[in-house]
Amino acid sequence: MTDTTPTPPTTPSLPTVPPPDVIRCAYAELIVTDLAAARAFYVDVLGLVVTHEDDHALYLRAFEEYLHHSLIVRVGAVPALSVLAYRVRSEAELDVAEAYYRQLGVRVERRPAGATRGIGAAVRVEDPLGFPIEFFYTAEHTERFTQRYDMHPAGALARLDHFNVNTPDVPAARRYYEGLGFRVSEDIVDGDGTVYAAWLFRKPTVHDIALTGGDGPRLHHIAFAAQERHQILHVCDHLGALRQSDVIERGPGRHGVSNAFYLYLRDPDGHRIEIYTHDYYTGDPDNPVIHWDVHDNQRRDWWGNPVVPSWYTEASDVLDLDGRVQKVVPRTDSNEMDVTVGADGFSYAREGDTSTGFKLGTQI
Ligand code: XXG
Ligand code: FE2
Repeated sequence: MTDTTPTPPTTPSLPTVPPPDVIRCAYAELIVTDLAAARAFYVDVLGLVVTHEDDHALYLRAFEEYLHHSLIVRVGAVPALSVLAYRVRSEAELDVAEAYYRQLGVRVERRPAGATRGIGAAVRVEDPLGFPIEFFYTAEHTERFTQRYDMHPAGALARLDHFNVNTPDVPAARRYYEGLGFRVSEDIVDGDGTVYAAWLFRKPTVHDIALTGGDGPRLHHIAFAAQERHQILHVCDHLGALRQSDVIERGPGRHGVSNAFYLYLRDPDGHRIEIYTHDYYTGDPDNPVIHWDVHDNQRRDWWGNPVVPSWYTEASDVLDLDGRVQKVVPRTDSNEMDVTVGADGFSYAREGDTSTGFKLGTQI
């Protein structure tokens, strides 16, 4: 008898070897075209601590951080993301990472200690989503300024919190990150099964990485955590006093997803930086996943404020491991901005409204 069972669509298979044990998102490197302008933004306005600087780059950290840097800002020809780095649990995990990505069939490079100032041996890959990703354990320690209140500006940033990237196929990207041992905390979906965004974590907070449906690979933003909401408000006041309020792209506000208080800024090259505080603990094994309906106008801003179009459409290019700008693949699923232009402006989902087929903020 002929077997007429349809063949299921093939999804790229995950490696059979274990993934590296990732602790958390740890640092990013951004290429900027004007280092002095970048310094004025990252150091003078945001108050990040300079661990090292030279004519080519700034190595920056926030007030609670003791590793050499959580952000490198390097001068280059075009604004872009050059690496997103994750810290792994031990030096031995580098071999695990190398074996994992070799099985995935992507480009993999070993980097000797010091190839990046302050960072030990590392493995860099072009991940299946097209992003330049580094794994490292060893890093130079610096003084942790947690209680150096004499040095804290009113808008002091505490630590790097998360990365957010644009990728066209969110379910595929989610499968890849789940294979790497990340767990989903929240997502935005619709009744037809389209996934618009997903938030995944290794450290026990809402995320280390957010996957935002869009043309990609592109960097949507890097987020730093502040300790207090008033520190976010102070950054707004500071920018106003400098007559630079145009640097504020979105917020301040409270997110629906994550419940965090937020503010999005654009640096002089257009890279987006979020300041973020007060999300919640996700470390238990049965942490419930929260699903948001894309038509819920409180999903991205709990107070219902509309999301500005630039937040949906603009993002930073990313480089490959040779420093060339990666080609961007368009999203083919519907875009959140297009389905929610009405929702952000007009529709309003109230408790008990089942018109979209979802209970608001459904937890499973
Ligand atoms: O960190 C985040 C974000 O990904 O930047 C955006 C948490 C929540 C949101 S959202 O705009 O969906 O509320
Ligand atoms: Fe974010």
